[in-house]
Amino acid sequence: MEGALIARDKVGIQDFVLLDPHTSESAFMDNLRKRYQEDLIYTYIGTLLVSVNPYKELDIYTEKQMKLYRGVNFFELPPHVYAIADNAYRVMCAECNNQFILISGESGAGKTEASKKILQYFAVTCPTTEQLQIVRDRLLLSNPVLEAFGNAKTLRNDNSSRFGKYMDIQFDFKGCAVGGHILSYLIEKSRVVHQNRGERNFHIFYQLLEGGDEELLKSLGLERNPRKYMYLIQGKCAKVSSVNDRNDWRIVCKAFSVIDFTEKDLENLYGIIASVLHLGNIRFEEDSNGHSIIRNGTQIKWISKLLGVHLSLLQEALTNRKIEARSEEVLTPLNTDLSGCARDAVAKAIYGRTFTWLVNKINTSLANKDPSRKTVIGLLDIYGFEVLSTNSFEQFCINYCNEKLQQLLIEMTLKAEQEEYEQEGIEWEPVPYFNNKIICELVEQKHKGIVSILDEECLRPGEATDLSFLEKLEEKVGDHAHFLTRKLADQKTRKSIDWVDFRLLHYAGEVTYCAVGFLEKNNDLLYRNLKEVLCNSKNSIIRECFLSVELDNRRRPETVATQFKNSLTSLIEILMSKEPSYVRCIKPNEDKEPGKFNEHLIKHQVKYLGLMEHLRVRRAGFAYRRKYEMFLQRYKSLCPETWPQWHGPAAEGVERLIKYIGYRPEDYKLGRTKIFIRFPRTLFATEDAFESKKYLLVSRLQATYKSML
Ligand code: AD9
Ligand code: MG
Repeated sequence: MEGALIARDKVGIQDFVLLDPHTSESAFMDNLRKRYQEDLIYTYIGTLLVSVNPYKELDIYTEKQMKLYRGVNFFELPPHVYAIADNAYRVMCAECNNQFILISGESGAGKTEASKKILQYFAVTCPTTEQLQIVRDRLLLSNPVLEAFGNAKTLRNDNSSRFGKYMDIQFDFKGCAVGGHILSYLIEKSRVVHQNRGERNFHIFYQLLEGGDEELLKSLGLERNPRKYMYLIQGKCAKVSSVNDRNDWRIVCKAFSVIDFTEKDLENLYGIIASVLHLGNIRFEEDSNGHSIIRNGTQIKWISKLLGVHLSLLQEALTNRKIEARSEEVLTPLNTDLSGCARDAVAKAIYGRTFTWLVNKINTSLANKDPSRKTVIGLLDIYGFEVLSTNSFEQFCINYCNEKLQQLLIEMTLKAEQEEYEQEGIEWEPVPYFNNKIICELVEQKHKGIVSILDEECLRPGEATDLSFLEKLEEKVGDHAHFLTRKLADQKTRKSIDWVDFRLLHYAGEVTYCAVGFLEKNNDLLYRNLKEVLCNSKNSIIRECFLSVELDNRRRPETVATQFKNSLTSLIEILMSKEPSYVRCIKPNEDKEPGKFNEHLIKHQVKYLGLMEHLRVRRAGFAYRRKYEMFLQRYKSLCPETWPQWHGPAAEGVERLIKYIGYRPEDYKLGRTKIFIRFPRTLFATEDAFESKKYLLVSRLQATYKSML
C-alpha cells in the first residue's frame, strides 16, 4: 500500500478509465498508439485487459516479471496478462470459486500467445510439490502437441489455431495445480486435403518430414521432401521462415514422452500421419468400363501396412461403394472423381478422429487422481474471426463461434452489469450498445436459422444441392437485416455478389460465404465399406477411433454444424457458471510486422469489440461488487465493531465497517444485496490491509484514504 496506488507508465495512461471523462474514440486511439509505440502493449479498461500484438519478442515475460506480479494488486504494476492471471488465481483461492479467462480477438491478434503466457505464469508461480511437478510439465507440454496437430500457417497467422480449445486447470485447496482437462472444438479437417495458396497443412506433417530421423522415415515409407506430397504442395509454401519445424519436432517428441505416450502409441500415431500423406498421393484412372482403378499400388501397400488394414478390401472400398438393398449388399463401382472424394474423406476422417484421440490421451494424463475439493481456472482460446478471399463452411463455423463469444461477453458485461444496477436499485443512466444476439439467432434458431435450413437440405440426398440450399435461405431468411444473396442484393442494393454466395453481416464486419461444399461438409459422410475397413484395423488408435458399434447404428449421425452448435451451447453454459476475466486482443496490421500501427484496422476492431461501450459502462459503473455477507466475512477483522462477530444484518455490518476504515461516499454505493465499489484501488487497499495482518494497518489505511481526499 505504500507509495502510489496506481503505477504509471512512461507514456500514455495505463487504464482507459482514467482518461478524460468525455473520452472520444480518437483519444482512445491516441492512448493506444502512444503506448504501442513504446512497446507498452497492454492497457486496462477497469479489469479488462486490452492487448495489441507486438509481433516481436518483448522482455516482459521473464521469470522475474512473473514473480513481480505474484500476489500484487492489479493497479500497482503496469498492465500485464500476468496481472489478469494472478487476479483470477487470487479470487479463486480467496473465495473458493471457479474462474475463467476469455481471450478473444481476430485471427493473428495474439490469443494463443496470451493463453500460453497465462499457463506459464501458473506453472511458475503457483505452489507445487515434487509429486505435482509432473502435472505442471504435462499442462505445459500439452500445448506443443495440440499445436502441432491443430495449428497451421494461414495467410493471417503463421501459427493459426485451426481448432477451438477450452482448458480447465484444476487447483487444490492449497492453490497447487493438480490436474487439467481440455475440450476441443471442431478441427478444420478440410485443411488435411486442401490448402489455399500461401497456406500450409497442419504443422505435424512438416515436422515429421523435417525432424524425423532417417530410420523413422524409412519405416514409414516417406521421403524427406514435403514437395513430394500432394497434400502438402497445394499452398506452395512448404517452408515458412518464422517456423522451425525441426526444432518443433524435438519439442513435440519430448512432450510425447512426458504425456505418457508408449512406444506403441507413437508407432501407431506416426503410421497414421504417414498414411495420410500416402493417401494424398493415390491416383485413380479409368478402366475400359469407365470405372475407377488405382494407378499405382505403392501407396496403398504402405497404408495397408501402417494402418494394419486389409489391402484388397481397402482397394475395393476406395473404388466402390457398398449399398445395402434389402438384405443384400451390392457393390457399385465409382468413377475417378468419386474415388478421389472417398480418398479425401478417409484422410479427413482419420486425421480428425486421431486429433480427438490425442485430446483424450492428454486428458487421461492430466486427470487429477485426488478426488478432494478443487477449483478451476478455465482458459478459452478459440480460432479468431476470419475473412478470407473465399470463405467456406469452416469460416462460417469459426465466425459463428466468435458471434457466440461476443454474445457471452455482452451478456456477462454490458447487459448483466446494467441489469444488476437496476435490480440492486442503483441509479443508472443506460449505455446503449449493439447486441449481436440477432445474428446468433439468424444462425442457430430452431427450424428458422441457417443451421436448421442446412440440415434440412442434408436430409434430401440426391435432390438437394448447394444451390437449392441457397434458394431455401433466400426463401426463409431473405428478409433478415444481416443476410444477403445476389438475388436479394440485386433487388435491394445491387451490391456485387456471386450466384453461389451468401453474405452475412457479422458483428465484426461483412463476410461473403461461398455455398459450394456446404452440404457435403455438413454431412461429413464416410462410405460404409471404408468404415468397415477402418473398424478392422490393427492400428489400435484407428480401432479406438472407428468402433464397430458405429456400423450397427442405423440412425443418422448429427450433422457437423448441429454438433458444433450444441457443443458451443454447452461451452457457454460451462462459462456462465464461472467468474470471468477478459483479454481482448487486437491485431495491429495485416503484415505481421512489429511497430506498424494501422489506424484504420485497429479502429475497426475497437469498434466491433465494443471497447468504447465497455469503457463507458466501466467509467460510469462500479469495478467491484460483493454480496454483503461475503464482504463482511472477509473483512470483518478490520473493524472492532464487526470483529469477531457481527450479529445484525450483513448490510448494516458492512456499512459500519466501511465507515470505520474510511471509504468516501463517492467510492461506493450500497445496493439491495451487495456493496458496489467504484474503483478497484479502494478494494485493493482494503485487501492489502487484510493481508498485511489486519489491525496494524488499519490506521495507515485510514490515513491513506484521508490523503486521497
Ligand atoms: V488465430 O485466431 O489462432 O489465427 P491468435 O491465436 O489470436 O490467432 P497468435 O497468438 O497465434 O494469434 O499470434 C500470432 C503471432 O503473433 C504469434 O505467432 C507471434 O509471432 C505474434 N505474437 C502474438 N502475441 C505476441 C506477444 N505477446 N509477444 C510476441 C506475439 N509476439
Ligand atoms: Mg490461436
